[in-house]
Amino acid sequence: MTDSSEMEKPGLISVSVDEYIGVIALRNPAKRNALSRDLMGALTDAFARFAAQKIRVVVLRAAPDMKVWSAGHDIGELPQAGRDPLSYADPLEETLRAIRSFPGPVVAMVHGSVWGGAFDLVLSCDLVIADETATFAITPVNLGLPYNTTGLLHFTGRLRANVIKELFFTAASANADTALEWGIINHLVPAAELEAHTMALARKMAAKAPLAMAAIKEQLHILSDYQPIAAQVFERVQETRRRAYESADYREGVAAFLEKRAPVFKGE
Ligand code: YXS
Repeated sequence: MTDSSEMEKPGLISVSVDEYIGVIALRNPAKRNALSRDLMGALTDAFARFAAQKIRVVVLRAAPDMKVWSAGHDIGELPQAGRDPLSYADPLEETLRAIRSFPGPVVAMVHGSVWGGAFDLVLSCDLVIADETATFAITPVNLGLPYNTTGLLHFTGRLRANVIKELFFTAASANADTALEWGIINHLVPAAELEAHTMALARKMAAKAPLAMAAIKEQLHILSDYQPIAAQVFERVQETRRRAYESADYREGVAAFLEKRAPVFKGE
């Protein structure tokens, strides 16, 4: 079994193994665990190694006492100048696929605020356990960024349409109580009990038959993620997304964040 210290990436993630349970902690406080190419690469590698080690359950968390679970996609790394900002090869998309195809339950343990692509990351986990400090916001309209269809499927596979539209169209943070009511989280527990509750659930699942668990997870993954779409419809969707990610508004949204000012969108 690989020593978990080999998967440590100081300043990005820390990794630990407790028999059949792997724990990954996001650990880049300076950038509020922004999902950079490097951090996503470390996460994807950790999942691949856990699968090779026959780890049965993975807990994905932020390092202790971080007020921000993750600030979402690293905005400074978003492709500009007319390139799809969430392409199939984007490191975040690769990590989402690694989580959704991992042959066992992945549990998101959430203390603190979750932003943008990190919300997609949390919803790509199989279960979400959160405490009263947890908030969830999906924020592409703050940047002028046309979210991708695969990502929207991650939301439609979990939440009601009117809830998804409120989340995407307001970019507002849902607090922990709302997250429970809307089905974003499985359990809302006091912060002092979050780790114990999450690890107890992980141990319960790790004691079940791993081949049956993997088969059931893969079937659920296929049933939710592989929705047929006609070629012409897909091309029409891509055309509407291209108009957005080639727009001056998208460039303005990213520039405003980097310049720490409010964006001014003109619909062009
Ligand atoms: O100024 P320095 O160098 O210290 O860096 C600051 C921030 O620029 C940096 N940082 C980020 N860098 C890149 N990408 C990010 N998403 C990001 N978020 C933060 O971290 C340093 C500390 O940030 P600061 O001073 O704002 O911390 P704070 O504690 O006052 O506020 C924490 C947040 C999370 C409330 C605040 O940083 C924030 O609002 N961040 C942006 C959250 C967000 O909108 N994320 C969505 C990213 S785009 C995405 O995920 C998808 C593509 S989509 O757009 O579709 O949702």
